[in-house]
Amino acid sequence: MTVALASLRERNREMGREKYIPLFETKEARGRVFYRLFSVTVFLGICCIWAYRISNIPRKGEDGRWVWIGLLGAELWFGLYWVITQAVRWKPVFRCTFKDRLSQRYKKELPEVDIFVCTANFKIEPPIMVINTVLSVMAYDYSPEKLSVYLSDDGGSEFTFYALLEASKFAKHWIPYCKKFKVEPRSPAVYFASKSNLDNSHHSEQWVAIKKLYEEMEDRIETAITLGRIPEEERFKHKGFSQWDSYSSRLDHDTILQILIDGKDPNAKDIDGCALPTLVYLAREKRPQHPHHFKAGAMNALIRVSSMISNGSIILNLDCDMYSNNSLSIQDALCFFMDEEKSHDIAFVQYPQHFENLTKNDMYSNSLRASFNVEFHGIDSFGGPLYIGTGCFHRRDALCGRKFTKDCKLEWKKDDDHKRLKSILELEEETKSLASCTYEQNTQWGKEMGLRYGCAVEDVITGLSIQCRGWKSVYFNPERKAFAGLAPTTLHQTLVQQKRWAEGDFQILFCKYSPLWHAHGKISLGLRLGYCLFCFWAPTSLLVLYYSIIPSLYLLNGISLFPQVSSPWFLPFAYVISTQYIYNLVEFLWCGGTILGWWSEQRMWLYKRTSSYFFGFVDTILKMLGFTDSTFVITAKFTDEDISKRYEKEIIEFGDSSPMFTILATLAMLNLFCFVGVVNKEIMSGNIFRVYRTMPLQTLLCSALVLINMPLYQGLFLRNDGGKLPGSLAFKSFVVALLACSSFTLLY
Ligand SMILES: *[C@@H]1O[C@H](CO)[C@@H](O)[C@H](O)[C@H]1NC(C)=O
Ligand SMILES: CC(=O)N[C@H]1CO[C@H](CO)[C@@H](O)[C@@H]1O
Repeated sequence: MTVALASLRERNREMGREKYIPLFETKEARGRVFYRLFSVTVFLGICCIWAYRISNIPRKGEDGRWVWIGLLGAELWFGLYWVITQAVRWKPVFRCTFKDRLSQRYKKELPEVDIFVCTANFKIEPPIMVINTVLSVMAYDYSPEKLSVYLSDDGGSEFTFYALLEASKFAKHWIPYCKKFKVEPRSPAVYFASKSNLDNSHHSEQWVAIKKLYEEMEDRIETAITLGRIPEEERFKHKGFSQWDSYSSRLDHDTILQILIDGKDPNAKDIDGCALPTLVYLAREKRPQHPHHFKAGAMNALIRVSSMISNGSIILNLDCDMYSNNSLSIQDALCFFMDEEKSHDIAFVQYPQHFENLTKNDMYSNSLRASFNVEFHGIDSFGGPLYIGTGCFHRRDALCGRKFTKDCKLEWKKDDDHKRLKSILELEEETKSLASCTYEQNTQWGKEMGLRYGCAVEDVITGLSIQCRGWKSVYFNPERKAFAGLAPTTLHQTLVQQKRWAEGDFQILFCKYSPLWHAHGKISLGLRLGYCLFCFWAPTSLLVLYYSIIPSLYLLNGISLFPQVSSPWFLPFAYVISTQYIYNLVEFLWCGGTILGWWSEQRMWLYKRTSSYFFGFVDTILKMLGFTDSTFVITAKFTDEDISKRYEKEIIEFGDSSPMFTILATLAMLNLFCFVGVVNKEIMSGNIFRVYRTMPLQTLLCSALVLINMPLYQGLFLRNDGGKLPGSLAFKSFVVALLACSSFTLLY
């Protein structure tokens, strides 16, 4: 027996070379049956609510018929939207990779990887932050010969170029240092900021030396920016600066292209004599008369330019504020692209966005916990997550428009004797034309090739179009975060960013790949619902607005729109509302949130829907009717000291006088008036608790709205710092809300 077993094992080992061993694994979440049962009971509750609304519609001519129908519409929509949220929770999957198998199997024969970093404005995105991102990816634990880093600077700024030039010199010290001491993370700023690194004193000398180098570089860059000019000797030494001679403005200049480090050049070595990754600066041509298509245009120029220089078969796309926090992420991603049996249809690997400067309770709810820790895992099981524009590895051919067919194996081996015949200068000159304004005329770029144009979320629509061509994607959310970025630090920034997302996702509903109509038969039903989760943000705003105004006004006038406590219809409402909030809280805590954080999330849920999504909705409609043009607002990540202090203390930053705040303040005031009015009436009648029995849900809703708006009332009336709401806005919202309440009362 044992002999037989041993020989069997022996045989297996011999065959081992041919035997298939996976490079990644996909596991389904546990406890699904339990969750599904729970979900079904909630659905029954929702059906009861619908039944209540339908069976109790006031007859024609009776008071409140239209209001009732409006509530029915809102509840139908919320119910159906809830079904979508269940679809993405139905079958979450989790991925894990086997990097050691990858390196065993492929040794050094791994594909070339091109990394694209995009920046757009050196005032909003400081060059020092940009080069920290660049340095963190240049220092990946990956053969430098196979790594190329491209910076696209849509600001066309000399200062960004200068910073990158400095970074290319610093890299010669930084990369060997990282590799020698296994530094993590490899963004120098973050590394030096975490003091604990000094403790392991065995290399404290080198630590001090490299820190000094970094600080000197930082100093030179900041001085140049403060003075508003590049040091003369640098300008003289490096021919790259001459490309700014014909530069007239950010939106009007020639292509500026500079290969700062040529990885193929045998002289490009770090201080230890090892090869360096290629480093390229690109500012594509801009002319006022040619649309530049924002980030999508920049990415497409990078795709073409890189195809001439390195042509890596894998592309990593990063925002300039997102450094690499794990030097082995490329290997993780390659496990998904290079598995012999399961990889052929995988077009991109999306990592979650993770933010390093969140406060403990994340008061603007920027971490998007539920999306990244639950919903994306669910969407992954239906064919893959959305492409969210950063932290994403792509197959170059899929990104360039290739349709999926059975023989789409990743081709990456190139002829070794493919030597570059041209000189670097010739190569630069030849490549420049690929980044010109006119290159894309009469081509498929922006339509079938590269990133799509004309949508506020170019990334999501591009991902969808790739999936519609038969490809799948993978969501990889490792324990140790692969990338870390910066989240907005004021309420206004968050709302503006959310508006762009809501608007773009809503546009997708009407495009050629609409998940509602056109994607039918191309991607699975589950994935279509997954997209709808985001595409429906904007229209949902109308119903949330309705729900946060009408019931309160009716409460003020003593008209009941929901069942009383004594009615059996009260039960389904109570069940659905309580279980949903409890479940939501549990999920939030499970994703690592705090209770206060959850409360903030409820507030942001309301604020996003009543301002960002509403404006996104209105703007999309206006655009479809041809009234406005699209604009792309970059959200600033750097703010002044006062604001940072308040951010750290978790005091909500209003400050601006934005139309979004006007809506929020008016809604808050309106609910406050209704609440005060009702309490007042009940006190006069001598029975405060009556209203809780006759109109429990309306009272609950109105008081919840008042409670959640507490910080806003403070911002309106009690605060004195720079982050309060302006007095004029307080006045305006006060008057509008008062008018609304009193005219409504008069009507009845
Ligand atoms: C970066 O990775 C380290 C582990 O090396 C982890 O402790 C840290 O929290 C990560 N940073 C962020 C911002 O996620
Ligand atoms: C760039 C930036 O705004 N960084 C801030 C992130 O948040 C922390 C506080 O949590 C600040 O100290 C950083 O300055």
